[in-house]
Amino acid sequence: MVLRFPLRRSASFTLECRTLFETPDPTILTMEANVLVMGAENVGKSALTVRFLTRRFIGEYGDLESIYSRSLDVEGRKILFHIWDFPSSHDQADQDSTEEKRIQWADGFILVYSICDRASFHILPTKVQFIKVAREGQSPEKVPIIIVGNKRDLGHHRAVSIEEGRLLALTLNCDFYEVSAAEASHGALMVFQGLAQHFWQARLPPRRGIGIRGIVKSMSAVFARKRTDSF
Ligand SMILES: Nc1nc2c(ncn2[C@@H]2O[C@H](COP(=O)(O)OP(=O)(O)OP(=O)(O)O)[C@@H](O)[C@H]2O)c(=O)[nH]1
Ligand SMILES: [Mg+2]
Repeated sequence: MVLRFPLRRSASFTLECRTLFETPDPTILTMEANVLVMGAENVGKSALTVRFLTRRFIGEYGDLESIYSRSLDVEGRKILFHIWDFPSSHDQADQDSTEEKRIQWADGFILVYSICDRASFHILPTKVQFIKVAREGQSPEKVPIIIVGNKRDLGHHRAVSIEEGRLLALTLNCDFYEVSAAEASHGALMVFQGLAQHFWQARLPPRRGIGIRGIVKSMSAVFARKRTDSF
C-alpha cells in the first residue's frame, strides 16, 4: 500500500516498509523508528530537535515543519530516527484527522514544555490522553512517551518545579527529563537514548510505516534558509 499526503513545505511522503534488519555485520542490529515532537508554542521543540541533529543551538528556528533523520549508536546497536517537528501554530490550525495521522505515524513521542511556561505544562495530560486514545490497544511499552521540561537554564523564570514535572510523568506513565537545549547537547541526546532503549525493549516489529526517503530535508537546508533570512 502506498499513501501520500501533503506536508507543509514538503511535497509528500510515502508509506514504505520499515524493517528491523541486520546490517552486513551480523553482530550489529539496526532499527528505524519514527518520533513525533509535540508541545505548546515556543517551548523549544525545534531547538531540542536541532540540538540532537547537529549538536548546535542556533537561537531562532522559525515555523519550519519537517521530518529529519539521524542515526544513533546505542550500546553497539544502531537506530535510525525519523523526527517530525512541526510548529505549534500548525497544530492548532490542523484538523483532528491530521493530528491523528501524525500520531499513527509515530512509534514514540516527545512532549516538550517550558519550565517557564505553566500553560505549556498544563496541556500535557490532554496530549497524552489524545495519544493513548489514538493508539488504544497498544501497551505503553510499545508507544513510549517522553515528557521533557526545557529551558532549565532559565531557573530565575521557573514556573514549574522539577518535582511537578516528575510527578506528572509518573502519573501519566511517561519518562521524564529536564534539559536546556540552549546550554548543552547532552540533554537532547539523553532523551533520544531513552527512546532508543524503549524501542529496543519493545523490538518494533516490521510493519508498514511512513518512509521518508527522498523527501527528508537536510539540515543544510535549514541553515541555508537561515542564511537567507527566509526561515
Ligand atoms: N533560554 C533558552 N531558550 C530556549 C531554549 N530552547 C529554546 N529556546 C528559545 O525559545 C524560543 C522558541 O524555541 P523553538 O525551538 O523555536 O520553539 P518551538 O517549540 O519549536 O516553537 P514553535 O515551532 O513555534 O511551536 C527560541 O527563541 C529559542 O531560542 C532553552 O533551552 N533555553
Ligand atoms: Mg518549532
